[in-house]
Amino acid sequence: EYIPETTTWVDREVVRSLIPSRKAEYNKGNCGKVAVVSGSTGMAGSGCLTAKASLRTGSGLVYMAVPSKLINVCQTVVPEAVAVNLTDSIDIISEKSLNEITELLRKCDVAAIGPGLSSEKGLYNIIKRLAETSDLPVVLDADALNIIAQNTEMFGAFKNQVVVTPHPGEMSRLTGLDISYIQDNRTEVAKKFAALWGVTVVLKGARTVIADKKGHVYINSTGNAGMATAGSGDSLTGIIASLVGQGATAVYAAVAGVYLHGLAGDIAARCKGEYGLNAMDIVENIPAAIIETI
Ligand code: NPW
Ligand code: AMP
Ligand code: MG
Repeated sequence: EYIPETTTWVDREVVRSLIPSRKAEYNKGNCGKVAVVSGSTGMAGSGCLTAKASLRTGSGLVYMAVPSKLINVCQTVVPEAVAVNLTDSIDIISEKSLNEITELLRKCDVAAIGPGLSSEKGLYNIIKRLAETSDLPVVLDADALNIIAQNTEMFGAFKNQVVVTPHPGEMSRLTGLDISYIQDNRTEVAKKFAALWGVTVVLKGARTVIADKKGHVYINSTGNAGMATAGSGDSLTGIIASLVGQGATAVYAAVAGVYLHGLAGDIAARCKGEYGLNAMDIVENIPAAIIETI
């Protein structure tokens, strides 16, 4: 089938039809189970933002696979999420930890991997195992991308749809291109990467570009400079994963997720302004963004 290349401006009309419906008889088991694989010492917050964003987007169950030392803080910050031991030590990933992760993924509909994970060597094994043993769709962000940047063939190991959410710095690590070149050629860079690895690309920044592997490109209309703040991208990862878990395709979840994330930031800026806007303000305004969109 020949599908012509197109560019779509992502506005409310486009997005409202992409948000998965929520049927009256649903229970938490069929609203999407998300596994968030995240966190390392000093960066527990990123996984909390991702998990909370998934919950605010409508996921029925969210599991946080985090290093054992971080379980308590995650349970405190996100009491709705179920925490699972990812590893006792990132230097040695035991067979027991790998098996626990494999078991967890068997229960889930989607995995969000990477926020605050750090790029320690042992984590390579976790991502490799996830790719090889699971057939879940995945959203890969932050350190998952930094780890895969050292071995991009690993994209080929994933058995289901893959969404990658690099900011220009991460895209530079993935491609070897300069950040300035990426910024001057955002659409082309996203489109080529999507076609090369067969993934959905979300190239973040003002006017986020989404590219699918067939050559379609989407440009987002929402968002503001207040979103240039720590943890902002971690929340986007949770939104996209949640939509995939609720049944959206990778591309539509990316398009709708980026739009809702930007709109949540715009709503947050109405009272916090662009200067005072923090990442958790984006998360707390996802519900308002969904209400304004559907
Ligand atoms: P420059 O030079 O600053 O302009 P890194 P990170 C560039 C976790 N976090 N346009 C930037 O450029 C994350 O999840 C944890 C242009 C620089 O070169 C990760 O795991 C938090 N350039 C980890 O920290 C809160 C852009 O990229 C490089 C750009 C590291 O992630 C914070 C910086 O990127 C954080 O989310 C843009 N729009 N955006 C927590 N509370 O736990 C970025 N660059 O080195 O990948 O660092 O993004 O902070
Ligand atoms: P990260 O760098 O991973 O935390 O991701 C930053 C998030 O904030 C991405 O979703 C970006 O698209 C968004 N963002 C950053 N700067 C801006 C900006 N100037 N205008 C709109 N969105 C932005
Ligand atoms: Mg990030």
